[in-house]
Amino acid sequence: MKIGIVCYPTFGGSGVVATELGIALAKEGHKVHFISYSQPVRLDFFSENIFYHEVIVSSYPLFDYQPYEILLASKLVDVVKHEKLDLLHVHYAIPHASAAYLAKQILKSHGISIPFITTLHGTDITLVGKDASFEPVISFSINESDAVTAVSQSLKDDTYKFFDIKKEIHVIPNFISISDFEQLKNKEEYNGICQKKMYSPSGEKILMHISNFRKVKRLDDVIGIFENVRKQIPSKLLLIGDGPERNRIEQLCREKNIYHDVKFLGKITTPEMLLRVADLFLLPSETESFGLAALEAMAMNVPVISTNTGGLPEVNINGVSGFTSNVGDVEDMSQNALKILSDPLILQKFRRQAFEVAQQFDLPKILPLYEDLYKEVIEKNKVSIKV
Ligand code: GMT
Repeated sequence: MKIGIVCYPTFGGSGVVATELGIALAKEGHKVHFISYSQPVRLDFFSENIFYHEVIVSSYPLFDYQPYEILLASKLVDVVKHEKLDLLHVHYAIPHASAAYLAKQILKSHGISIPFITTLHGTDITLVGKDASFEPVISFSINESDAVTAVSQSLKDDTYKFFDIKKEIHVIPNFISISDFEQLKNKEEYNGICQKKMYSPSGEKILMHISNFRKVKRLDDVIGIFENVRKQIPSKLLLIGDGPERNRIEQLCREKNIYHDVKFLGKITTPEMLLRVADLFLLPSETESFGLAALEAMAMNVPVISTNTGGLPEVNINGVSGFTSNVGDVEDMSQNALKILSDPLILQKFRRQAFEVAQQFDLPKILPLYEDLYKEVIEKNKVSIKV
């Protein structure tokens, strides 16, 4: 199949999932065309089946805001037409689904029929989408999609709750490649640059958090849990990522006089590499449609302490791969962290169980769900052309 994938090229979960999906499809022999305003961060290699088309956003004095959606729609028209794509798969409802709809209508006027699938990732529905000013466009473009997927049952339920959706939503969860993670665990070249003793010279336990440091990630709770744990068990906290909360949280750590035990490592393209040294992963988010970072931790045998919000309980199974608590219940999350960390045998058990749960999200199990949906949508499109 010839597939066009539209995504945000950034470190965010939706961009990572879209890129990894495209790479996996290319390995299966499909021709994959990425369309975005900058090269997706994980697309830093060459493959004969992968193509990248950049949407050039030039500044023009007339516009205070550049019309990205229109530039994207025009690029989609061009790529579909000249690369003879069978399907567009857009990740994130706004503005990708509405741009795909516009491109579809334009192509129709050129006698070309192209179906598009929209995958909802969460923030497009639970945060941005809740802003009433987006509602008409989001509802419309979801309803006009040829198929819609959501990354968790919880996100599917939320989408029906917040929007007037007539379309069936298929749940296709996010995935990781267990075989890639297994390789990472033993990768020789990382042994020099990423060793446990670099971060815990006296064998302290390592707690880790990876995110885009937005309010929704509740970094204060990460610090709260860490403070409680380190009172009982010598430990260090590694914070990976960057975003609006970083300065405030750095300041907080200085005020609490724990800065020497907390390391801010910034944005890292392959954070999985660092998960090798972690004993526990913290994700106390306000909302999370899935929690890809938690799944990546689990695939590296790292148990997870998280909230029970959104799609998190579908990924982090309470009492198995880690524990889940109510949003803001720092006390409970701290107790759960201590339960896992205070006994080496219990930690070992949770490490094994976290990996077992992660295996349910292995790429070979999830990829066919997308491929089957693609085939179904392309087939329906062919039938509708004949009619
Ligand atoms: O907030 C983030 O982590 C980034 C955000 C995004 O829009 O890329 O992630 C969302 O999509 C990820 C991939 O499907 C999910 O794993 C995250 O749970 C989801 N974030 C939220 O729902 C807050």
